Amino acid sequence: MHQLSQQKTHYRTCNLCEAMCGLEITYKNKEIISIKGDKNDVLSKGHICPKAVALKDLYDDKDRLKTPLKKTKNGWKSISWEAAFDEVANKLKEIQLTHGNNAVATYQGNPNVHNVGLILYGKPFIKSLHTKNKYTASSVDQLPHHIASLLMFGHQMLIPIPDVDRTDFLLILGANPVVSNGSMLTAPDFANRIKKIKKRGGKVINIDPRFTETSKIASQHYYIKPGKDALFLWGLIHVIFDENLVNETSLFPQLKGLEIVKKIAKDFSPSTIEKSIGISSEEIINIAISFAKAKTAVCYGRLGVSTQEFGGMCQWLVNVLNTITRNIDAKGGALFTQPVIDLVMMSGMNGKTGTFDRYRSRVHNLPEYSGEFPVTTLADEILTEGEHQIKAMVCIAGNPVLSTPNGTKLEKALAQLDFMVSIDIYLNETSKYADIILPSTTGLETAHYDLAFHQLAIRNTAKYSGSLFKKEENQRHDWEVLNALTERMTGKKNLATPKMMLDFMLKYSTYKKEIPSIDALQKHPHGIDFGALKPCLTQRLFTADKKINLAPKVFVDDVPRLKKMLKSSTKNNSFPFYLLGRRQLRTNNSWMHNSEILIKGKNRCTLFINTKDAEKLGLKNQENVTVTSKASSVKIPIEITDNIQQGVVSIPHGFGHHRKGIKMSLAQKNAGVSINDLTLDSNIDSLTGNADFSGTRVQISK
Ligand SMILES: Nc1nc2c(c(=O)[nH]1)N[C@H]1C(S)=C(S)[C@@H](COP(=O)(O)OP(=O)(O)OC[C@H]3O[C@@H](n4cnc5c(=O)[nH]c(N)nc54)[C@H](O)[C@@H]3O)O[C@H]1N2
Ligand SMILES: Nc1nc2c(c(=O)[nH]1)N[C@H]1C(S)=C(S)[C@@H](COP(=O)(O)OP(=O)(O)OC[C@H]3O[C@@H](n4cnc5c(=O)[nH]c(N)nc54)[C@H](O)[C@@H]3O)O[C@H]1N2
Ligand code: SF4
Ligand SMILES: [Mo]
Repeated sequence: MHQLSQQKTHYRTCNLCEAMCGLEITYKNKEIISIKGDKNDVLSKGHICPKAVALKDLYDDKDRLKTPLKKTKNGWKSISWEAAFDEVANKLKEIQLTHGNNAVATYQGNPNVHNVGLILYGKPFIKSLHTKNKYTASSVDQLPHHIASLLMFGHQMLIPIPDVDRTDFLLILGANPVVSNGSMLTAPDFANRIKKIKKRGGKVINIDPRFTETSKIASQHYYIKPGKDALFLWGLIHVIFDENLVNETSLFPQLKGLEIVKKIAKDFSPSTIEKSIGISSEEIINIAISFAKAKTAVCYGRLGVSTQEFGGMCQWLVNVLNTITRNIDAKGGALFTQPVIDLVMMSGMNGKTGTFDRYRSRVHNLPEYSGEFPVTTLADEILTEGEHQIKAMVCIAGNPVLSTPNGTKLEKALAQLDFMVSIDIYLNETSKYADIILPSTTGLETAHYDLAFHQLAIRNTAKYSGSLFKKEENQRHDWEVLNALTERMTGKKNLATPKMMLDFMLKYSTYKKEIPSIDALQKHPHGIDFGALKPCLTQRLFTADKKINLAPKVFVDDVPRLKKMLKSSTKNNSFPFYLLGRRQLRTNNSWMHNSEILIKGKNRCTLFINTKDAEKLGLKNQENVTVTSKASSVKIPIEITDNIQQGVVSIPHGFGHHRKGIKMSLAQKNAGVSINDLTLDSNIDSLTGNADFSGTRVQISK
């Protein structure tokens, strides 16, 4: 009893993935006793996944870095924060003075959107560098969403959110939310929300080259050939026009481009595309008709349809499909958010809606998107000599050696830089190339307001989490690290803390009465729920003519390329298999394999291969095979399964911790191989510049 009374409870939002689950953490002094789902959290209602439990391992991890490291001839040496900041700023300035501003590149990895400090202080720091060589994880993930939103709705962050909780028909393409818990769509306990659609008599259809955890609970699953979703979507749109299922008077009032779309769709009848995509024309017709006739319906296309050769076109067509079936800005269809801190409105009012293709990258002539270039070209921008060649790199919470295509090539490039700094909590596959590592606090040591994912959430909620544990005296938060560097680059001091900045933004909130300050919000440890999303697009459209542009020229001009693909053969005798990634409940991109809770048990870095393909090749389960692409080859044990299409194999991304010189003892023991040693930096969606992972071709040998 006495012992129990010393225990305390802390409530917070998990910021590891996009689901924003509420956590209930019991602890005593500096020891975590349990991490559970917070049943009273207004959004997640008790849901949790194994990664949140691993926050304890992350907090206790002996391998995690806490103070700056400098690379010397005799290995890594601890240095003071002040010395580290000075040296980084001096080096960056020196290189820019000699080689120009573009000689310094930045890469911002996934945690940048999960960490309020990185969001608020990252921008001014990067701005202070005045470089065009900016890269982020967006281009291996979600560029197509942003470009589609920018061109159709006028703002890169005006992302339509599928109303999963009220829809009658959910069509899922290239997403596995039962494992990933949703992306560009914050809806914790996604699996339960899918089950509820079926319970209320609705339908869930899943299109995926693999029979996934999501396929298992869907009403129906169809295999599609990798990279062919744009054709499939055109097929659906064709049928909907052909069957006269578009009732123009019922559509969103401000709409333009309908006729253009209708005309293009004529060329993509189900019978012309069925062979290419591997779904029969009857099935395409059935799906299209039932989607269009459902009381409400919504198509959700995510990572698997963004990271392909026609990723941009796919995200355009997902929006088109939802719009022509009068499911845009509609209950049960796709809706737009109006969050408490409304970044879309705040930036939009200042004219900052996003940009596309204002200028092009040096080596491969790839389009700029909102000031950044596609990361697939990063290695070549370092390796190719000439004016504006990258000579130094600032890597902020990113592990591109494991996460971006052709990781081994990027390694070669990073090794030849004059200077590199990593703001990272581990000495890992990427930060080992740095000259200085600046390790910040993370997880339970940080305070959190989810600026990014409140923007993408299925309900309008708000929650602020204070830090559970105070940082150690010698530690620095990410925002402090970035702020110190910005001050040195600009010579200007910024005294505002993240909380002060959030308080400032709340002043402009339509909810300022309900939430006058962060302190006021913090009095609600389970968050505040302002309800389901409501139609609001008329007030939020940022296109110049205040219309939805259903047929942006950029996308329309890309149709001939698609037609060319439709005509060309996909047969590849040297590399007969398509290689796809796969997410797992116990992975978080490339960096949580040093957690005992997540890495224990059987080896999960295996190659899925269809039973018939394995038979043909004479392979036995668990046998090691060599997988070879144009980039490289890896050795990996196989898992024979019926749950993957013939001709397709899959390796989870984020492994490959066998590399020398890293310090992640558990991860190193379960190293696995990196799928991105096989993927090609030359495989891209040439329209948006996004990486095309689904087009990776490999051969498999004993
Ligand atoms: N083949 C293939 N490749 C993929 C994908 C795929 O599906 N298939 N998925 C892609 C996607 S969607 C993404 S988002 C990218 C992700 O790839 P990256 O953007 O490279 O991000 P992560 O792998 O999440 O690595 C995060 C890094 O940040 C560090 N870190 C973690 N927390 C913190 C923190 O609080 N502060 C700081 N300073 N550092 C921190 C970690 O140690 C790690 O080095 O990978 C992409 N790569
Ligand atoms: N447990 C866990 N959760 C995560 C992450 C993690 O690493 N682990 N990462 C987080 C991040 S950064 C993101 S962006 C999200 C991503 O979340 P999701 O968008 O759900 O991405 P995945 O789980 O990779 O699922 C993509 C699906 O697309 C399929 N696919 C591949 N190619 C094609 C194709 O050509 N056509 C079609 N139709 N399907 C295809 C794949 O087989 C796979 O099932 O997950 C987040 N959540
Ligand atoms: S699903 Fe995502 S937000 Fe929820 S507990 Fe797991 S990692 Fe955290
Ligand atoms: Mo991602």
